[in-house]
Amino acid sequence: VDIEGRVRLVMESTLTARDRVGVQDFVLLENHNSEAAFIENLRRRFRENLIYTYIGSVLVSVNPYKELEIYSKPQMERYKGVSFYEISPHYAVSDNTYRAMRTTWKDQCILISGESGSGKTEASKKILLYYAVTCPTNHHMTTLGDRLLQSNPILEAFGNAKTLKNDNSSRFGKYMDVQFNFKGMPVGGHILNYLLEESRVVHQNHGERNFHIFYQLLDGGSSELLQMLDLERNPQNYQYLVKGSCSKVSSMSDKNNWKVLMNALSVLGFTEEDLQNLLNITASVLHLGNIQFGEGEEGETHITTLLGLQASSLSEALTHRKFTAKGEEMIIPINFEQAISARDALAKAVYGRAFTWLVDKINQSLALKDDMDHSNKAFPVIGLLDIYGFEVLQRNFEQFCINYCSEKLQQLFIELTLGSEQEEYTTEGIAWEMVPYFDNKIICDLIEARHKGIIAILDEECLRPGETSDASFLEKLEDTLGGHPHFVHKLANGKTRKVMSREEFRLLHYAGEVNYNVDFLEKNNDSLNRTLKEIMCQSDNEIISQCFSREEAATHFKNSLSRLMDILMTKEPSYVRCIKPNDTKQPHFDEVLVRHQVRYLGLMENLRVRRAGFAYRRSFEAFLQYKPLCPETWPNWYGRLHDGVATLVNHLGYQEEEYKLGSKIFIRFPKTLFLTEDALQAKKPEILTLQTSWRGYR
Ligand code: AD9
Ligand code: MG
Repeated sequence: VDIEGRVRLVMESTLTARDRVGVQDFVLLENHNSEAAFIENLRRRFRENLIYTYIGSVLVSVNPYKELEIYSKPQMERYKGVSFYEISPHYAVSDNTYRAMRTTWKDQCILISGESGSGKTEASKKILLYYAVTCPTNHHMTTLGDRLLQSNPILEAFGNAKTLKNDNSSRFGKYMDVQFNFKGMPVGGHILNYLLEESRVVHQNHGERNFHIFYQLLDGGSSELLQMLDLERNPQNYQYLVKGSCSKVSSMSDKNNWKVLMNALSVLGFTEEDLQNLLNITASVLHLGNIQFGEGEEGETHITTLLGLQASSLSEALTHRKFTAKGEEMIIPINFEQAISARDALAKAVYGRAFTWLVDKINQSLALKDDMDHSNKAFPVIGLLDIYGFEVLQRNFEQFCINYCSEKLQQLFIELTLGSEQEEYTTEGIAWEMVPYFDNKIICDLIEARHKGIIAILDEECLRPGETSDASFLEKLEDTLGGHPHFVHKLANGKTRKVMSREEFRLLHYAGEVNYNVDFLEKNNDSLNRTLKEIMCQSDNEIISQCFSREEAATHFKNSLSRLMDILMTKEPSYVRCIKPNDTKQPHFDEVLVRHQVRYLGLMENLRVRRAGFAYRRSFEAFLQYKPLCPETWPNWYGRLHDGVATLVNHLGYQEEEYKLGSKIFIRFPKTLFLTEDALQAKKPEILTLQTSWRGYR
């Protein structure tokens, strides 16, 4: 194998096309320090429908806002086992991760990030599709790929909604593990879900919708079904669907998506009873929204039936509050506003509970079947993270959680690609000039620090009996965080007073400024009253009879995010950084918007480190798997590992600038490693013969 020759060929073919289509790896950009050249390269490629570009092994993706012809099966087949620098990047990350999993047997993860509408969910679906289509299967497992894919329409129906930023915006975070057996077949899957935006169930901003499922059911459900659920077809009849004055999305067909959903539920093995329980809940939420307090109670009868409750218990629970005073249980009536908020809390809790149940159910269907293989514990996984993107649309508690999550993910990216990567050069004694970058850890700390972070302060306020209020929460924030460079409040200086109301504080996030309303207290507290909880626990509907208890929302979210970061840290990460090209959902490149994202995503810094750095590392042991390529190291190397690797790379003809030896081998260009890998693959038959004859001889 003439490695040098092949590298030259690849480089040259890239060069000739450069003027028209730009370079497919920013590392090859001539003027690599120039942000203008970076953006020009993105623009050229976008114009040519080449929406993917590498920064070394990080993939940058720009949402094309139109259907591209690049996702067909034959296209996918082209990627199988091909080194990723040889072919345009769109499936390369999927294939590369898969290959790394199969050669190292280590868990991998693909972290997809970017703001709302930048194409994260689409990217994650393309990756999953790639595995479902190209990985080997046997007849037991053919359906697993299908089930993995079909989990998406289900979760999207119940967890996605139209927002101003995105017609199909994910309103929950999703981390999915795909498990592979030693033949490289996908054999199991597991989903972790994060904070569903429950407030959307009862309220939508202007121009936004509730979760897709409601419209799909009303538009696509048969007349018999709607009759059974006591629903009318027109969404305008439901209070929970009219808040955003928007019931249709031009880019999607609710009717078709209903069919897709029904099919998906059957592929995943949902029973008739499951389906009925689920739809009963969906319908009951709509009915709950229409309850008129104080005007007779006939509206509640069908809710009671749909939720499988005892007659009359619900209406009493919605209009009274039970509490214990001096050891005695008392029941007092509540006022109109309190009743409305009890009703909304119930609708959110019921829907949120149904969503969690849905995820559990999907997980049961994707779970590795023990009877197929007993050694499943050691199976490696590829994890896919697709979480809600940074947003500035709302000011509420959930937006705060979404942006906190986005902040954490950026922190992980920064830490791994810019922080520890650079530190490692220094500790390994590799000459290195530090590339400066903005570290958003300061913002993460502002939110999550023990005792002094926003979440800690929030919890403390929630625990204080009696006199807590939104105002006292804000005061406490101001007292504790007043001087923080990323926290702005109305008293900070004259300028900010104008644009912020008295009930707000502002955070300067890595991706932009957001004002938050301080009415976090109620959201953070479990606002569902005790009586309602007790009633729900007695429901005949299996989905809701399971207990409703929950801990404080913010701490719960912080803990689950922290567990997620731990999961990700144990895996080899790859990154897809998604960019949204404009705010109008059109196939159009808005330079100002793109530049803003390139900046806050830290892409230029990423490129600087990549150009100067050694993106690929292998332990000496791992690298010595290439020993068949060198007569002095094959079949066995008996000296020091370091010397074996040195002999090997010498024989392979690695140039001095291509690699460094520290406590492991550092390799600058991915192609160096991949060509070596190819050479080993080409030699495989020969090695096998050699091995057999050698064993025979012994
Ligand atoms: V959010 O944070 O969930 O609000 P995402 O997930 O980043 O957001 P999404 O993947 O949903 O964005 O993409 C938004 C829309 O852009 C999609 O509904 C498609 O209409 C469009 N899109 C995104 N990626 C592609 C693509 N590769 N090809 C075609 C795309 N259209
Ligand atoms: Mg999404």
